[in-house]
Amino acid sequence: MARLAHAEIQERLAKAPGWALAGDAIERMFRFPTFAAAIAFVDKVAAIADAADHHPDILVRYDRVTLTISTHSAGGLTERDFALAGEIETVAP
Ligand code: H2B
Repeated sequence: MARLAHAEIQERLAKAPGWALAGDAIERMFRFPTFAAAIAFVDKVAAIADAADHHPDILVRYDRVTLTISTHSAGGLTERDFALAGEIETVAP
């Protein structure tokens, strides 16, 4: 899949509140009341990622989960990354 041009990335970011550009990826941090709630969210993200066959990098720090998404095979951002971010929003706190 083709990498998005800078202008296309900005357009999509404008429609993805909370997500920010982080190098060649997009990133968002989510906060939870407990560690268990954070892990339950990660579990939902894992199911979404496997269904889409597109996987975020996941960092868990106690009550915070940071997701970083890029298309590894393309070496940057593609449409699939924003589609995945959109799906994750449906299970976000
Ligand atoms: N996830 C992400 N973020 N980028 C990829 O290039 C990627 C992936 N490739 N998940 C997939 C799996 C690929 O390895 C399988 C074989 O489809």
